[in-house]
Amino acid sequence: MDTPDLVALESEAMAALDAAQDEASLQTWRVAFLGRKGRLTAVLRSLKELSDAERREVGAASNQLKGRLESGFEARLRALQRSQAALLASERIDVTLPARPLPGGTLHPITLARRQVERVFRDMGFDVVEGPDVEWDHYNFDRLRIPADHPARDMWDTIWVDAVDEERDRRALLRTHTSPMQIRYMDEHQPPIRVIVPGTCYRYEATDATHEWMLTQVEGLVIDEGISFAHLKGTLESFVRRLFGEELETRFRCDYFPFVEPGAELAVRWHDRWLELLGCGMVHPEIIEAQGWDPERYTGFAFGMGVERLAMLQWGINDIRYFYQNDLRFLSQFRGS
Ligand code: YSA
Repeated sequence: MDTPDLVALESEAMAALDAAQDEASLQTWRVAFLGRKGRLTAVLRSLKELSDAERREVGAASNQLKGRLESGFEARLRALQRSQAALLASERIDVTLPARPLPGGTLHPITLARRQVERVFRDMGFDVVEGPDVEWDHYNFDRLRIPADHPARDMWDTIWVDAVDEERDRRALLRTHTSPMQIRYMDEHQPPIRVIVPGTCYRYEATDATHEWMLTQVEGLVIDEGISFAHLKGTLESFVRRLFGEELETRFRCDYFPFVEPGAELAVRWHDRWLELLGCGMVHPEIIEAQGWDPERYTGFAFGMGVERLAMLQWGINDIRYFYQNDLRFLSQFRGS
């Protein structure tokens, strides 16, 4: 039998030992070289097949190699354990430390302004409801006395949606104002009615410092016996005073909306000019009659105000476009609930 190549075995074993990166592969190494069926054990077992002289020489060399492999194993094991302990120490977590504060979100200024409006009207006894952003032209226009091809439709630059109800001859659009909810609400309720409807509206409109293509309105509708223009004026003036105090200059002027008679606008003094806050008026008698109610008995008023405009006044913001640019430096300045 050839004498075993202990030099090659040693260099192979030492290379494998260096390559072992954890305790599990170290144990595999130990089994492969020093275990009962390991490579060195096989050499020791084969000694009996050698001549006496060879057995003495190879036996002594094998035992020395066994000693070197065992101490190599111990050294590698200690080194691995040391580096693991160092890793654990470096990753130590002090669970008693206070948590790092997470930056909390804030409500959008228009949400804050809208909630403020809702609180004031709730205090005055109004209900608050919402309606759909995608609306039928039937509610947005026709039932508000604005039939197809009527020039009044040009008052609202409409964003049409690709949906048609052929059977009932209705087209869908992004509502241009919250007024369609007047009709939907009257379809479902009987007088006395006292409700506001906050919501988003959309117009195909060029933007400037006071106009956005997406805006928030709060619609108001009151219907009861004996409601007059004095109620309309009183309600809106006390609303404006609640928000802005006695100092703010206001102006009522005639305006035209097909669904009111008479119609008006309310503007406030802002940066040396008048800023229109809302449109309003007495609900048109034909609209009351179309609900099956006697317009001699029931009268009402309605209004639609721009919430962005209110917020601009309240916080002294001179450009409406800040609200929807999503700049956190602007948005995070507003706090409230
Ligand atoms: C009128 C009479 C009623 O009985 C009821 C409601 C109305 C209001 C009507 N539906 C309407 O939308 N009128 S409006 O076009 O003049 O808009 C009402 C308010 O929304 C404006 O006074 C303004 O404050 C705001 N607004 C309108 N367009 C805007 C806007 N705000 C920002 N950007 C725009 N593009």
